[in-house]
Amino acid sequence: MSNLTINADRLLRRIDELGSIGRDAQGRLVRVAASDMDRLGRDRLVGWLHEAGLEVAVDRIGNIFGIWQDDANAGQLPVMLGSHIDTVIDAGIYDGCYGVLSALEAIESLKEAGFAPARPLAVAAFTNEEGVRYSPDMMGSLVFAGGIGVDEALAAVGTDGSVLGKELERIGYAGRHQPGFLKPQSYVELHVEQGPVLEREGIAIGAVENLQGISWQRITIEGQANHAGTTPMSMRRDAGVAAARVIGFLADRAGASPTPTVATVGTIAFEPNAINVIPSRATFTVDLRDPDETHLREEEAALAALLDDLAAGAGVTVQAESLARFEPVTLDAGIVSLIEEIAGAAGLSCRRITSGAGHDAQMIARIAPSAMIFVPSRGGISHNPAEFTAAGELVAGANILLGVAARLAAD
Ligand code: HGY
Ligand code: MN
Ligand code: MN
Ligand code: MN
Repeated sequence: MSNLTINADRLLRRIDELGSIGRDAQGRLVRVAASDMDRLGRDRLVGWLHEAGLEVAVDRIGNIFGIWQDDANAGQLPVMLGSHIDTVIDAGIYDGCYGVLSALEAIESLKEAGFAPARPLAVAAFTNEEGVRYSPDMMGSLVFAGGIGVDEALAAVGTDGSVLGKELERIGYAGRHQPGFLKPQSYVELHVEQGPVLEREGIAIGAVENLQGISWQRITIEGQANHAGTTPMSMRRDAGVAAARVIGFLADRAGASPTPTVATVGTIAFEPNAINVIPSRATFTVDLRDPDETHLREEEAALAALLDDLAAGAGVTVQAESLARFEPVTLDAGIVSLIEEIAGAAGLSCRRITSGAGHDAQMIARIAPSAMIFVPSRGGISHNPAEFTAAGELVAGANILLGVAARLAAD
């Protein structure tokens, strides 16, 4: 099987086609979890799974699986290859989708080549990996791994006030299988790096060793609306200024940190949101990450202390709500070494790497040996329509996924 390769044209064609599905009036890719746009992408993927002759299953949180098993290996734990096809707002076409379509391509090519795996192979597309509409992110894989109950997840209320379970029913993806119905023997996820390391070093393949911890919070600061012209600065209880102090604090602290801590305020809303009214309320989200749990806790504690000071000194009240909290995860050393071996045998440069982004592998690692393969991102750009990876790099990564899957499924 070592000389087996994927059907590059079919993979590249599908990446482009899926990338064209779920665009809004401005042409932005917006296949946000459980939306009508997400349904369009899901329907196209399910069509491809059927065309490949896979058994299609959907679980209660809407995770989609394509399973290749035969009488000889049915009942064995499957090798699972997966990622996600939901996107952020105004996304690129590779984040998640590349991994799911490469997983399908690897299985389809093995099937067409007459490979006889000792165990089933399954492709997984996990629900709501991005967490843009419903928190936490990596939700489908977290439920699948038993990290939160499926009913708790289905009750999640979105940023638009919708309820996830109702939305999954509405788009036809409230499946019947219980999460975890398909326990994997191992899990491998192929993904674009979404960062600058591989490109900067001219490395073709990243063997991901670990993923950093993630802390998501929603902060609500309440002050007092007042007249922008008549209210002396000394009498203001300005929620907007308090929010600005938090944003500046986080950027300065992470920027000066000796650890690779990163801090992001990606959403913010003022009320009543009028040019001549001092904001009475500021609501914003904080995304803190660090590969080291102790450091991540230190960042969270520093933010909490600042919020306490603000509440004491700026005449505002502050509320912080946790939206997601994942500790750093170390991936399976054996599969990481296998990725390096397969890449080396293919003559591809390979280095071990930490993932800055969260991924479904971070959740599945709770229930099965898991690993990830990265390919370079041009300019390190992602969560942006400029996200790009060259065709040769995409095909190389998918061939490594195929090689790793064939090895894992051989016994
Ligand atoms: O936020 C993340 O890292 C992932 O894209 N959900
Ligand atoms: Mn992703
Ligand atoms: Mn993403
Ligand atoms: Mn991710």
